Amino acid sequence: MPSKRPTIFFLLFPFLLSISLSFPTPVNSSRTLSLHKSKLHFDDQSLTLLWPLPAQYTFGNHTLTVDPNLSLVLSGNGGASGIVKEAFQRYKDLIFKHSSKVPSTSRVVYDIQKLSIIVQSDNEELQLGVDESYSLLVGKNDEHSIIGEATIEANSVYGALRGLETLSQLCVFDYGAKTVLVSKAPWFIQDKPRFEYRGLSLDTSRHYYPIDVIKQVIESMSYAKLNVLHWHIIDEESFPLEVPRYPKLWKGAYSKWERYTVEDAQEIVSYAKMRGINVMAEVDVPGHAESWGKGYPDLWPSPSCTEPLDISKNFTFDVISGILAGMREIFPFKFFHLGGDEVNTDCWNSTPHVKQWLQDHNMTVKDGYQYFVLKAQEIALSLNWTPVNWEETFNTFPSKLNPQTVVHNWLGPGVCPKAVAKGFRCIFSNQGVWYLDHLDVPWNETYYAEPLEGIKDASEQRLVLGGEVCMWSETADTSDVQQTIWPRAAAAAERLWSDREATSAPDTKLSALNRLEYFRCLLNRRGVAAAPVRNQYARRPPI
Ligand code: CP6
Repeated sequence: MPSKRPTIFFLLFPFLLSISLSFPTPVNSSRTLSLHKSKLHFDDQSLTLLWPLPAQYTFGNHTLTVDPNLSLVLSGNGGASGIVKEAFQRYKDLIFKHSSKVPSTSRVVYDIQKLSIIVQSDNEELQLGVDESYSLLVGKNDEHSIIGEATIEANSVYGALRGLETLSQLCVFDYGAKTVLVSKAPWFIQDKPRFEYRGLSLDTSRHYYPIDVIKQVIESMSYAKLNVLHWHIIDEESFPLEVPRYPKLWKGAYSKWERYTVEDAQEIVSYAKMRGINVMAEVDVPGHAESWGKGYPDLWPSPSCTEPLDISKNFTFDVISGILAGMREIFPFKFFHLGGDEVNTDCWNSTPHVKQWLQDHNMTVKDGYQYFVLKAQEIALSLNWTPVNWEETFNTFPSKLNPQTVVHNWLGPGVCPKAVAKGFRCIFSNQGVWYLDHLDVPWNETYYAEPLEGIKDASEQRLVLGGEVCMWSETADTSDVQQTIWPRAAAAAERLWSDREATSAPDTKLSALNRLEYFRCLLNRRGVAAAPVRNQYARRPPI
């Protein structure tokens, strides 16, 4: 099919131009004046590389221009959505960063002047499993030509957000034409995620991140269609969060300024919601909790045994209840992470009053570990939270965990097949491939990791909610967190969003490597300090 040149009109005569400038006329009506079709030369060979790859897409060979004053026509029951309107404005700013540079001496009729977004539902509640599907149409074949139309249809506002991201990846600023172009139109995309849980965890205990930095991480997550920020707020090194019921807890912060108020945390949650991202908080008990004792030393079994938390005192569980009750008012997400990993109970046995308590209750230290985890689960459940626990809890007492528990894998690849066989839901985070602080893991090992590996039965596969890449912060801080997260978090994001089979076309320009290198450059263009996919001289995607 011969490619039709885009419909761009210029006013040729200066005197007409000055008339049209002094009487601001809608661009369309200036057609009645003397107009010439331009002969702009677009590179029709240009590739359009999407990340993550949509479930289904077709494209053509036309190039369409996009109006920098693109207007939004939002309709459906979700037609009043502030979430969609704000997202449209954000994406407009991203897409048209350079478009003010279109020379004012030209008057242009753009092919795409408005974006129609139709959102079926006005329900803006964000939870796991919310409908993120969308269809996106850019350009429509008419009998003899192509119509410059752009439409996103979605059941929920969150589907519309995903569609806007995809649209923004189709829109490329052409420095020759000084115009935003969509190549390979018409596009017809129908898309939905493979997994409902597509997470990134951020550890703000080993190093503190200012809320603006957390927001930047959230914003960049939305570019890769990730949808859960697992906020590992507190750990042994520091306790940065304000807890109104126990105001001395954040004495465990590194300093007076390396803290999050309740309002800061609420701001993070609402910033994330505007981008379709849930925030799952974690309180990692009974290990990884030493910092709690800075404010309340009674939580330590003894000054020489500062974790796990003192199992023998009611006060310990009162504090956990108080922390969780406070957090319930901040975090509306249905899931809450209770940690439970790396619990070394040796010093319980060497602390006389704890040893005595265990004996009185006829418990070994291992029983004590189970007792503690289950008690924490009860507290979370009573607050209407579904508990998530690191896999050691399942590995140690699989039949005792509440059946609602989501098992969070990290120790190698093996636990999800076992957990789903027992009816538990599971999140995949194999440390060998999805721990981002492991800088030696190459992009392809992250990319080809498969959450459903070793799970054949379809009903068991459905219990794998998805996966999460983990950004532990012992060796990262504000200066390098984004370059440690990206681009490998994006590799995992495509694994979690796109179809299992259709994501790679090796040795072609549409290969995963090429597209990831391109996406990494897109992140850079949007101001995200994503590292090169491969640390070599040629960091450029070969396009
Ligand atoms: N902190 C917490 C950590 C880790 C875990 N939990 C961790 C363990 C081993 C590696 C990386 C991180 N730093 N609370 C394990 C879930 Cl290699």
